[in-house]
Amino acid sequence: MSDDVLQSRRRLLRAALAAGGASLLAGCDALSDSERFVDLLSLAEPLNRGVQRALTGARLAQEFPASMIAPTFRPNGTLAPQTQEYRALQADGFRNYRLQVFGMVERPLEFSLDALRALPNRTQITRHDCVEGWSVIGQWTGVPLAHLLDLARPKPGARIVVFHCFDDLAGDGSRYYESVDLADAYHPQTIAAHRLNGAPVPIANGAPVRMRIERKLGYKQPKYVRAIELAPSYAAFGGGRGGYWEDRGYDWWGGI
Ligand SMILES: Nc1nc2c(c(=O)[nH]1)N[C@H]1C(S)=C(S)[C@@H](COP(=O)(O)O)O[C@H]1N2
Ligand SMILES: [Mo]
Repeated sequence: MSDDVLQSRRRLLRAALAAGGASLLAGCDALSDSERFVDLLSLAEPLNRGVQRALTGARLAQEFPASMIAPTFRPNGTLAPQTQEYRALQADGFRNYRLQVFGMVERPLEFSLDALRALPNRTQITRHDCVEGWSVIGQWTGVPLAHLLDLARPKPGARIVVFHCFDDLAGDGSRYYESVDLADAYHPQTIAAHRLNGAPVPIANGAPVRMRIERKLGYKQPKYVRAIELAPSYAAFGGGRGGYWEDRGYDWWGGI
């Protein structure tokens, strides 16, 4: 069974378990490795899919009043990318920055910051949760990824959206990357954010554009986004597990 299928089953299972209580969650990964259990899941899949959609399909992450915005949005991971391509863009005030949308799309596109500002934008005050055990509330403004995808028109067979970043967190010449499925890509709170707390996104928080994918943990909020690629799976990227931290053992789903 492919990783993708396994991942989507795990996800369905988590949603179903969320309905019945979270106490079984810890055993989830071990359970899904059992073939008998997988068979059982296949039988229940149409039902689980319905349960999952009902529970999480339209669920919005909580949004907060302006009074709860933290004075500074604590940064983490890369704080100032040192790659040549980023430094060149930064030196120019990101005037030459273009956000690319490519891969399995009918119409590959690129957007300058002005072009992004001119598109429909969404502003949301949300809480960022890092697995290190801290949270911070901030106000983000950006273009819904759904809108960018509608313009680019994903081809049939595209199932994963990969975010390519400018920074080399590992220090080995690779680049930070992340990926989500189409349901999270089209979620109304998933935005390509270019403003934080009423100002352009600071360098430390991912300038000029970082994703906000509000039902996900911190490591699934890629900063310094260079390009958005539609693909059939995440297997061909990085270490093949769907993201920088996933390649180092973190869960691909990373939901909150
Ligand atoms: N490109 C890139 N994106 C990244 C990271 C990173 O190092 N590089 N760190 C991740 C982690 S672990 C967290 S908690 C958040 C931190 O976002 P912040 O710096 O705006 O707080 O970014 C995530 N996205
Ligand atoms: Mo994090």
